[in-house]
Amino acid sequence: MHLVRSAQSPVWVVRAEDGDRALPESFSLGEALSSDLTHFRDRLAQASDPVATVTPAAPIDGDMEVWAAGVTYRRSREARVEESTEPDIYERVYDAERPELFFKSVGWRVRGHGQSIGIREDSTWDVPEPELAVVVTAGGEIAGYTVCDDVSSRSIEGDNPLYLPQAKMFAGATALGPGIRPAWEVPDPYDLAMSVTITRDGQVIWSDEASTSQLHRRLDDLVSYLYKAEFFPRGAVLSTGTCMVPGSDFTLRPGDVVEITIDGVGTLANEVRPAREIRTP
Ligand code: DO4
Ligand code: MG
Repeated sequence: MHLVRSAQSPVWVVRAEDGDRALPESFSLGEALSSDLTHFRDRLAQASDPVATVTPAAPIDGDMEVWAAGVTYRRSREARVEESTEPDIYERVYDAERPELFFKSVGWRVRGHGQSIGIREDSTWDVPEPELAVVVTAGGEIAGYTVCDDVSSRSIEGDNPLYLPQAKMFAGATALGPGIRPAWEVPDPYDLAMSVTITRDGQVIWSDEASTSQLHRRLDDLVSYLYKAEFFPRGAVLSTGTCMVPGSDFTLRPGDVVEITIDGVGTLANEVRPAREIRTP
């Protein structure tokens, strides 16, 4: 089962093998996450009438936040060391007790499955970052999982790590979806196969496979650092870092299609466009 938001009415549905069922008009993700896992589960159980299959939008409320963790996989550490003028900070954070966490997007800016993602025109080296994202209750419990693309500029971050916000936050830099798989349906989040393909002019130009078993941190630990000194009354989404990075000769181009699959969680596909052409909503 997946919790799916749509751009039309009904806004939220529960999607199962037998189709989509509408949640009440009053449903919001933030309210469902405002307490604990039992409350979230009860809210999803309110799905009632079957409806025509909806087109997914980003599975997040406009006033929620997406945060992200970095350098949580060995492959990401290698990539940062290769790209950066300051390689040792990435080596240090990989082994440090405190993870790297950064703000990524407010909910209303997030792109959904099938919408375009952006690359900056003042960047020369751009990549998708396929990531497992956790959807967290106000109480700090993991309520579900979704796929995130933490689209990033390697040239801007590589030039100077203080440029991280410009490398990570711009129009179309965050995509989530297609829906949220409830946590109780994912028996082992540390054993999920992940894959990515990038298609250009109809040809796959890069693909890779990995697994969340390679994650160097615990998901609960990442959440606990995010919640240490901030309160999320309507829950939060935390993307947990990338383990698939194309070689240094690769950069995204407008028209490329990025497709990320996490087993049991879903497939998120987005076409690349210049960031300045993206207007959300
Ligand atoms: O500072 C680097 C961020 C790296 C990142 O986003 C990742 O590892 O996924
Ligand atoms: Mg990332």
